[in-house]
Amino acid sequence: MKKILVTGALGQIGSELIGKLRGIYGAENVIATDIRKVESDVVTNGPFELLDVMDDKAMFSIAKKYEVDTVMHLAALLSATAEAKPLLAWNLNMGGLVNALEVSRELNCQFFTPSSIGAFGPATPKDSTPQDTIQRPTTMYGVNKVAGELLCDYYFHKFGLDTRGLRFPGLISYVAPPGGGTTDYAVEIYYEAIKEGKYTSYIDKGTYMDMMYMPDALQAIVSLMEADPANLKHRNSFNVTAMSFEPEQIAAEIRKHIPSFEMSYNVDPVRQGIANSWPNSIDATCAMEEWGFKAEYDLEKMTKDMLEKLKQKLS
Ligand code: VAH
Repeated sequence: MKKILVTGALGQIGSELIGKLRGIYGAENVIATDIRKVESDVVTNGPFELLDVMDDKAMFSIAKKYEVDTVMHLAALLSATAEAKPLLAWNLNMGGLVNALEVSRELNCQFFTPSSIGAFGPATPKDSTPQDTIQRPTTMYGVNKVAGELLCDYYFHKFGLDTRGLRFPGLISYVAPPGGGTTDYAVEIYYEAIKEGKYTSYIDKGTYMDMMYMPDALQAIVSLMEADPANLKHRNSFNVTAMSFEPEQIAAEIRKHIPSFEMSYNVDPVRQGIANSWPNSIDATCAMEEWGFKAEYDLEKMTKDMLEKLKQKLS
């Protein structure tokens, strides 16, 4: 039976991944950790421990206490925050990752951590970006993600650690909003559409980015971690995506439900600069071929579900 330690469990991915994992593997077998403790199902529906991922001894102690065999390391600063605080981002994103890899190596745990389309840069082919291609990101977040991918591959080749990862696109969810990301506009727009009937986007019209609804992201993590390792030609990290759109397209989809919805623009040069350095669309063929990746939600299906769920949440 899997026994899973998750870091950053109260973040955008963790807030929903914990519930999914507890539903599959049993609540007592999924140990949620985060640097803070808030009133949440993550904290009340199974084991929860306060953990600063920069404290390697504390991480080892928790992993040993629960005798985990799997580590899912989610704790990290996202792209916009990392660009504002680059040295903090380097220390936390890389220091936390090394600690999680070392704990996994010492206890021989299977290991997962997310990468991102942020691992690509301006020199990368922008359309249908291949799995294997040039990666020269121009953001600290991208530097962290490329270094993280290489480090996870190193732990696989050097120590035989079963490391696996996914290059996530922008993730859209209604449970826990993202914090400090470049793609956050695609989450905020749904909240504002319901609350105000309008949204001012900090990302300019015509800016295409890959996106994915959270249920598809969570299933991709579980499918990858359950995949037969004999079929994996890649490990860190697989391109995965569900859709690519620009702000006018998500606005048009929202108008199918809220006809009066108004979209305006006040472009943030920093986050626009980050978005401009990322691909327009990535190719997920390797994930499909090596472990059966398949996204269920497109923009139409996601928008319908997001608006329904947020109307309940905000009412
Ligand atoms: C960010 N949501 O915007 C994250 C993600 C591809 C984007 O890595 O930083």
